[in-house]
Amino acid sequence: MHITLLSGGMGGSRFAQGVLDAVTPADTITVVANTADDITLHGLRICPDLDTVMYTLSGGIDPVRGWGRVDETWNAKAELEAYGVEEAWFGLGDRDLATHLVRTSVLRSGAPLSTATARLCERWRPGGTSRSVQLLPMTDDIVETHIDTTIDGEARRIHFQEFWIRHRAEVPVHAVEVVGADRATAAPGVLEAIRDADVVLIPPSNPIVSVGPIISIGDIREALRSTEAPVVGVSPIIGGSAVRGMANQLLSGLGIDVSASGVARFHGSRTDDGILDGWLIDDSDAGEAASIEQAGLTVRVVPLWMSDPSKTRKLAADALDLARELSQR
Ligand code: FO1
Repeated sequence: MHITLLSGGMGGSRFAQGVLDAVTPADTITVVANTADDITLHGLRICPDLDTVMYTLSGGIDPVRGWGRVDETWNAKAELEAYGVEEAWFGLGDRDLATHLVRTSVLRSGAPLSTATARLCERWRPGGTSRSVQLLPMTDDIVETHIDTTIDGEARRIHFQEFWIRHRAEVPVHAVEVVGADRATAAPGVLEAIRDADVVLIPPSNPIVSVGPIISIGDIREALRSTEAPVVGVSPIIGGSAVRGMANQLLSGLGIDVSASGVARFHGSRTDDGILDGWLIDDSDAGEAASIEQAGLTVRVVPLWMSDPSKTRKLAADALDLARELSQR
């Protein structure tokens, strides 16, 4: 079976690990990662979601933070602060820094982000040596999520990372724009991974800043709407609230209902002009199942908390079961 996941950072990576644990070595997995979180700082191109997937699927991730490297040190960051460098708000770990240096040197040589990503994966081998996971950026074009907000009474447009890290998502969200998405095209291998998949999975990633940018790229959205594979998503909202991160602020800022059904409608059914066939919701949101079914989606009510690897593997298996059922219809 070939499984393709469209993933953001932490939630998507953890879910992808669950899929890896739930399938056989004969199955192949492609993770298409969001690159709209990417940012250029200190002259380096930094790709948080690509790196979080890569580190998570290869044991390099810091399991507590959910991003960056395990056994990390922060000497470079402290030195930047000592120099009064403004961008020191962005946490650059010493080990993580090497990833951005290698990626940036590949990009500076004129090669695209997909080549730089392959170069980094030669070392990390996400999925391990037995089960190769193909990690692809959603696009090789520059796409960035910017947030319209108000800071100290002044209207501002800031990068998503500044919104999330420097302002801890505590400033208002007036609008979110994925700059460049209208001109961007899928990176090599992405459309094939969606068209030729047996299953396409949308992990419990942030619908606005993680999944949203991926499906805002025209040819990717088209491939999702036309693939023979069932498209099954997992609600990132449990019990009416996001599990972690800033989905609550972003969804409510955009007037989208912070609920399993609100996100299901945001993505939409493929019987309409959306991208989903199936949607997994948590037991605590079971009351919303009927209304989500009315929106044209097949719903499964299962435990969504990925509180340990065995629960995550079970969730992945539940998603694959629904996909299998849908493909037999
Ligand atoms: N998140 C934080 O909350 N604070 C940071 O300083 C920070 C630095 C950072 C560096 C590299 C990286 O790959 C991720 C980093 N993140 C940090 C997480 C990042 O903001 C999020 O993983 C995504 O952008 C949202 O999914």
